[in-house]
Amino acid sequence: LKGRELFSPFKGELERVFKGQGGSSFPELMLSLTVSGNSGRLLSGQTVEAFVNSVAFAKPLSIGINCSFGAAGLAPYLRRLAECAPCYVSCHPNAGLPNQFGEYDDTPQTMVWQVRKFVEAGWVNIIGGCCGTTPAHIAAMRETLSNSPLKGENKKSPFKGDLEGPKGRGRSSYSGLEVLSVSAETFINVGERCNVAGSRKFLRLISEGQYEEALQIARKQVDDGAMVLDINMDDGLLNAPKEMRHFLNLLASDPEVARVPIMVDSSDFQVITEGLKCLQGKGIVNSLSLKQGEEVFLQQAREVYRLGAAVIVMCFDEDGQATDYEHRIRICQRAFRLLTEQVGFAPEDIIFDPNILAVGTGIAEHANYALDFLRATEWIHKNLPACRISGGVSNLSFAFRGNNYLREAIHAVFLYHAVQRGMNMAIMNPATAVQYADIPTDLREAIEDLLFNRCEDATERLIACAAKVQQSGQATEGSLSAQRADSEKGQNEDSATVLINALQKGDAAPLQAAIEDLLGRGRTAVEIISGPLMEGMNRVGERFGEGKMFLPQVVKTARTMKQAVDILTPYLNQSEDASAITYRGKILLATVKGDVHDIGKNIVHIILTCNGFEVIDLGVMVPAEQIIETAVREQVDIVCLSGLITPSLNEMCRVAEAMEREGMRLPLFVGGATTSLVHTAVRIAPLYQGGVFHMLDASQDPVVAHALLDPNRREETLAANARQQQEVRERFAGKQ
Ligand code: THG
Repeated sequence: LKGRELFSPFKGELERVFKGQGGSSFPELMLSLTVSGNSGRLLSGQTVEAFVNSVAFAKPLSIGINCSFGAAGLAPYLRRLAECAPCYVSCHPNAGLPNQFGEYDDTPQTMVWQVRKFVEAGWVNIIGGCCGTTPAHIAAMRETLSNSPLKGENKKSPFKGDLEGPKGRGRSSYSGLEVLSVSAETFINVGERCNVAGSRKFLRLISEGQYEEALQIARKQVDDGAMVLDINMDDGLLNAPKEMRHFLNLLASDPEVARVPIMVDSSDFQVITEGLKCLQGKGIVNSLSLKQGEEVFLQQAREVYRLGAAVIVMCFDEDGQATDYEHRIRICQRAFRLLTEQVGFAPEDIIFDPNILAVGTGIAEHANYALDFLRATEWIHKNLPACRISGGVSNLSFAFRGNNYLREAIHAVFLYHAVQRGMNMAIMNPATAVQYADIPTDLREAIEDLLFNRCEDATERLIACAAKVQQSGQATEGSLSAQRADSEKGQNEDSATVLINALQKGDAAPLQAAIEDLLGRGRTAVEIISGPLMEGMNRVGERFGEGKMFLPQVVKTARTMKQAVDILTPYLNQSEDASAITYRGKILLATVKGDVHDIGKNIVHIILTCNGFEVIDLGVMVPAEQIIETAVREQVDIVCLSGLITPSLNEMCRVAEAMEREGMRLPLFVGGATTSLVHTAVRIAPLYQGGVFHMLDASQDPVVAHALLDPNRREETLAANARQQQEVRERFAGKQ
């Protein structure tokens, strides 16, 4: 291992791996992930498969699972990992989840019994322990497993050099929160509408900073079936790197959208790298080209490879844009060699775009554009078979702007022929409704005459034909509005239910109408917030706890909550009981002394802020004195403690004691991985008379905080919590 000593019984084996691997541009990596709660995903929402897909380019030595919830629960995830990982698989479970008092229950014997099954199943090559395991646990594993197949006969082989595993050549995979893995025969449609250069509406929304509506455009494309989303911020008046970063980060927090892989579209390489750095999954660069020569091309390609993305190569070179067949294939061949031989790209990660250019422009030189694209497609398909072939389909019909039906018909006919020749990806409008088979024969033939340059007057004949379909195009409009009326039937649904559902889905669209409806029926703003909106937040909390929602979805619902409250704010100020709710309070957040974990705390921060609370976040490792001093000075309404590791439970007790000594009466929230209802009731609550609340997850905080800061509900909320804790204590004493 390059001179480093390796203390392992598998020393010889690992050295063989490294020798075999050779030539990697990355340092040796062992990667490990943690499965979060019941969702079966990483905390960020990514699936195990998507994680593997997005890191495989770095050719890690191993990918594994650590910590999580004890060895017993890991079996299904390890099996999935073993199936898709192109390298060794490791496993370092914790000794079970901490019990109510922060102690770990799994003994060395139970753990050996559990991990042994993983080894016997052939899923893992590397075994160890995480939180709660001790030298005794590791010794027991070593002793029992030293005669097991782990020693080298395991089925799982070291890195195979084939990023796609056994699935074979021609299969491409990309990822967002989930994997998109498709064979060469599967066509991928890439949504084109989030493009400031290709959509006036999107440009206006981004320019005006209306990101929520811009996000709706992304969401609609995914609803319409887009498998990948193209994002383009290239506009002279926009700060493109900044907009790209901002929008991609927004997309990442919308799980319905973040599910799909992203294509970062820019002609400015800096925008592309900015974009790639925001992607959790394996994205696609759109695009590189040889227009600035080989040196720049190689340099950029290496950077793209380092950032783990697939790449589109446009057919440009030092001589400009390739418009004829020979020029197109010359560029593809050259780029293919450079990317595979000098940079290390897998052919499956290369996408060629042989330039879809406008036809029917009336300019004679353009007559063969479509035909030559089709011929180049055929050539790439035959000669560079594992690469994909893509293009921006809407470019083709620029000459027919204003007649959407005709444009879509041209696209459908073009795709029909291109797919037969091997095109298997297209940047297009996913909502297109026109199908090849439904196009009237005379129109279809006129389009084919144009695409294949079969007769001189193809354009004139198509225009004549188009004049006829202009009318039927309007008929299509009619049926569209009929559809719209259909979807508005939901209006009859009770508006409170609409709000609850909107919050659960994190969908802001129906908020305005539903809120206006409820106000119109005499409900006050306060009633709407403490009624349906809180009900929605509560259901989100429940579903998160059950693993039916994962984190980004919860954050998204919090954003929707904020929008609902924003709509209601003007009404709050007028209503009589406004004081109960307009002041949504100041909350102090801190990870307690001795603990540096703050992912959970930061989520609480976001969710509280989105719900209109002012948050003072003291960060991590915060001593009790600082918490109390700040709480008094800033006159906060609630103190909220966070901690992940076991010693934090004792530290929370110390904070509670200190608050009692100071005679404080602010409610105290505690939350974090090792905290529990029982520990809170039995150990913390008796130390402090101001009310101690255990928060099961972040979605609970605004609900309880709200109830406590409403003078009409405060006493009842405190009493109910005290009653519940008394019951827990009695049950606990009985068990003891
Ligand atoms: N290859 C690659 N990337 C690309 C293209 C390509 N990215 C951009 C573009 N071409 C593909 N995207 C679009 C998006 C929209 C349109 C065309 C191509 C389009 N827009 C309507 C128009 O201009 O008439 C806009 C209508 C509106 O404002 O809503 O046609 O070829 N690799």
